[in-house]
Amino acid sequence: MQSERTHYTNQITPEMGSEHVTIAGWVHEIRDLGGIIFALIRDREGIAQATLFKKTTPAELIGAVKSLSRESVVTVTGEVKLEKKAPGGYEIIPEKINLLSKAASPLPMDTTGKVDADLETRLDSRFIDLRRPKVQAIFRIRHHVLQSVRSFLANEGFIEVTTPKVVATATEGGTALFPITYFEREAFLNQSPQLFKQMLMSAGFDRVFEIGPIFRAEEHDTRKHLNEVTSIDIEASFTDHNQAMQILERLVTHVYTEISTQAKNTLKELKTTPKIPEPPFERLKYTEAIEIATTRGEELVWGEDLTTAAETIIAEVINETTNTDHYFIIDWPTETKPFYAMPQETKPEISKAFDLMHRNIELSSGAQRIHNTEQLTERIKEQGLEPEDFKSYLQPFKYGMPPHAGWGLGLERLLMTLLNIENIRNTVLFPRDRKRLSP
Ligand code: AMO
Repeated sequence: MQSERTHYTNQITPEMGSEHVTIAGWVHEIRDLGGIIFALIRDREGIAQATLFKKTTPAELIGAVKSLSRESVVTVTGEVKLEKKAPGGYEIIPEKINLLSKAASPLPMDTTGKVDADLETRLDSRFIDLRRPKVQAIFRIRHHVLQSVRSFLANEGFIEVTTPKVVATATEGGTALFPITYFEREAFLNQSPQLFKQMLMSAGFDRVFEIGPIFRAEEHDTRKHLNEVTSIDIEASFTDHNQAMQILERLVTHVYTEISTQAKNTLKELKTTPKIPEPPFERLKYTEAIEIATTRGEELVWGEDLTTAAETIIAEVINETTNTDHYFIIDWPTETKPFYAMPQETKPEISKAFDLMHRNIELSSGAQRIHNTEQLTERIKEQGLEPEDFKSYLQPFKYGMPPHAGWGLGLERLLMTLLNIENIRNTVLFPRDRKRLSP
């Protein structure tokens, strides 16, 4: 059926005078006050009020409105009238209401925001949870973030690519892989486009980026872990780790600035004001990070990854001393980082790898990469992996591989820290976590 809609609810203005309009949406609420009935109709852009006066509205129309169940889909046609007290400063005096789809009652969940549901209940009925304006606002910002990342990277000369998600080998160490059946063979869901983006450097693409899913079979059940993540990945030739960090801090600042200026109303809806960071971000050495954590009681030794408790202490100290949320941790021990991270020439026990943090949440990690075949093969072996399994990855390194660097940035973590959202699951339409595979 062709929609008769003439306007979204936010396209109607009180100044339009007595124009006839048709809106289309969901019955948000019916308020029957006796002599007058308010039907609140919600579409993607907002809520409009249709007002029916019992004395003047045909009985048939009154009956139709009264029988509407909440969340049914309707079109409402009528005349626009100035009404200061109504949402948007106008009301519609309906002449025709078409019921397009009747919603069953009771609803699995409240959509008006009057009843608070816990996250699990909301995710179980995600289709209806997503109808709530506050929830939709998150996905509007997600859309803006993606747009602004794409335009920033394209402007910086990066080409968008798409690499396979069904793969034969691990990239981030062999433990966190989801095995799948690929005809008569075993395959895996990719943990990262890492190996492909590096191979594209040998192909001469020079600068690439990818925004796509990565899969992590991690058992974590925390506020910051998902098992399917959207990763923003870049790789750049003739570039070192310092230049890669500069691109990253400029990108994050660009996203914060764009969202703050272009999505003001949506941010208002979410009652949050992002704190725009200023490059260059603080660069904290791994040894300094450990020192901070140990002087405050966390037991950590050289060569260990930082615990969440340590990250929390470090974030507090950084925030106290510099008043910033974003900072890099640099100079990681080579043994804590994946095989492809390049060791420093003068101190090979330290790598050219970095993490970007927002307070105690790791947003991104990256590094300059090893581009020498022998050194890379050695590192694969040192990590207990089999060079034979990486044959097709290693080959390009033999035939002309430029020096290169890159990083991976988790979109959901970027979004949760940008919007000050406590649980990462809120930033995904249909999250995949340790327990959830549906919807
Ligand atoms: P790493 O494994 O650190 O690096 O992942 C990069 C970024 O992806 C996000 N991320 C996650 N977000 C939510 N839940 C998870 N389980 C999860 N795992 C990862 C984080 C993290 O910082 N190949 C390297 C990147 C590179 O060197 O280019 C990599 O994948 O925000």
